[in-house]
Amino acid sequence: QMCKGINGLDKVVLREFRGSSVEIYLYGAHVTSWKNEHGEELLFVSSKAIFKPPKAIRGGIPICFPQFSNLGPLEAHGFARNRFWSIDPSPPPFPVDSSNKTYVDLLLKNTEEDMKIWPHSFEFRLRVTLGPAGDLMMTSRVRNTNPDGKPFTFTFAYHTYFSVSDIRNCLVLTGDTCNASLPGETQKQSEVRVEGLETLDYLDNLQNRERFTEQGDAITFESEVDKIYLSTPTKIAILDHEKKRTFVIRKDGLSDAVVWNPWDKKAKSLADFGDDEYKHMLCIEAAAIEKPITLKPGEEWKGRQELSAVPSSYCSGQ
Ligand code: TA6
Repeated sequence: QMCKGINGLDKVVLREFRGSSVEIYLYGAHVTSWKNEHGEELLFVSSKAIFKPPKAIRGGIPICFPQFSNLGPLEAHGFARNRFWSIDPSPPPFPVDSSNKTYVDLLLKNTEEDMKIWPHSFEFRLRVTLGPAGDLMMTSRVRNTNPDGKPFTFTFAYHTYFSVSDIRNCLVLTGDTCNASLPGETQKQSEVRVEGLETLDYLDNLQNRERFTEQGDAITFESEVDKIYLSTPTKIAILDHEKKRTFVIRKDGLSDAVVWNPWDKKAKSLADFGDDEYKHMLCIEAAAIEKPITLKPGEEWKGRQELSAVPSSYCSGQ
């Protein structure tokens, strides 16, 4: 239901019968909370986050559109996260069955102001869904509504900040060294099998666009990381050793994944980021960056991510 959040900003709260919940601010269509059935917060939001437009909220799941980072003339990560979205009054029929789930449909359209910086008409519909197992699904649908026949091109990311107990005790993999069961599902049906990490190409930050290949079977963290993994497998897992918890990100329509932790120096340089908070967060961002998306008028793009947090007994032995 709709209520007032920090600084009186409107937010929507989704609840699921077992007790899990999601909160989304209309400002930026910004998910700022995702709790499991035990009321544990699974996303990171900085204690110094400024819930005051036009600053983007530090943490949760910022929507980066129509431009990822500084890959173009717009402000970093585009303007969708700095706009007030509305509840979509008439969502078009949704291809995915959402019958036993709670969800909200949000809508952003270009304003005259936006046309000055990004001269295109669009409709961006976001459906945020809380599933029966407490899984969080986000589906973005962007449609080109240019009346003049002009196509447009954009890059996109769900800039998800996961809450972790200690970044130095985390692994990221797409390898099959981890299987974990979704709560309440039989082991077989719910096994989270992910593929090997081998030969994952990445760009080490955007400036030099130099390509590297990640070796080894997992990504670990000892210093600042800001990498764009290109054309990754659809499933990525974050293993939180201390919490014996695995986050699983499943993505569709989003070929790349950004991995970011600012570490100490960069964290200190961010006014809305606590000095030591880098230890308790990790961004894994389902994204479309290397191959920007081009839509002709009338065409629609869909980008989905599905997040689940499962106990990882086996993985804790890592
Ligand atoms: O997550 C990748 C990244 O582009 C980093 O380079 C860092 O800038 C981060 O996004 C945060 O960006 P923001 O504009 O939210 O401070």
